[in-house]
Amino acid sequence: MKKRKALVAAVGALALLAGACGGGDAAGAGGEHGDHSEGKGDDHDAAASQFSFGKPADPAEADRTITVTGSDELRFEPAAIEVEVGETIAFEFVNEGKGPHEFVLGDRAALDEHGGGHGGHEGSAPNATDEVGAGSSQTIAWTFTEPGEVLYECHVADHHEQGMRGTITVS
Ligand SMILES: [Cu+2]
Repeated sequence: MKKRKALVAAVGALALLAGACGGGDAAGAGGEHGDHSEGKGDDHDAAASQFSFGKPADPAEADRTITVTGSDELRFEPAAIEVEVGETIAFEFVNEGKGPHEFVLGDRAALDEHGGGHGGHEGSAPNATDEVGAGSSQTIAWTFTEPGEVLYECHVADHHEQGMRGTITVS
């Protein structure tokens, strides 16, 4: 434990140095003293908050599992999901079709970035399954941190434009 804390402090100090060398932004200059930042987990939070619509999670730590099926009719079932702020949901995506489908979570900007409907598909993004083949399934987990709407879509070919999309209401 002590070793780990020392490491965190060292990394924090390095980050502080790097920030100073880079000209120092507001966060770096705003009273972040290396001696005192230990244990606050700032670095971790910064890494986890790269998504504005929540953060990736471990399916094993999910509060509940929601099964979402995808079909060749280019629909998700269900197409509307309600969750609470702070909940971690494991989404078990089951492809009941004969063709490939996928399940991508995000706000509008993230979804547009993910594929744009032209089959561009990242594979390793934490907010998306891989392309899931017929009869197969894949589970991803997500923690919802802000109230609002999060969308899910299939970006195989132009499936989302044909209606393969759903809405998660976070409240
Ligand atoms: Cu699809």
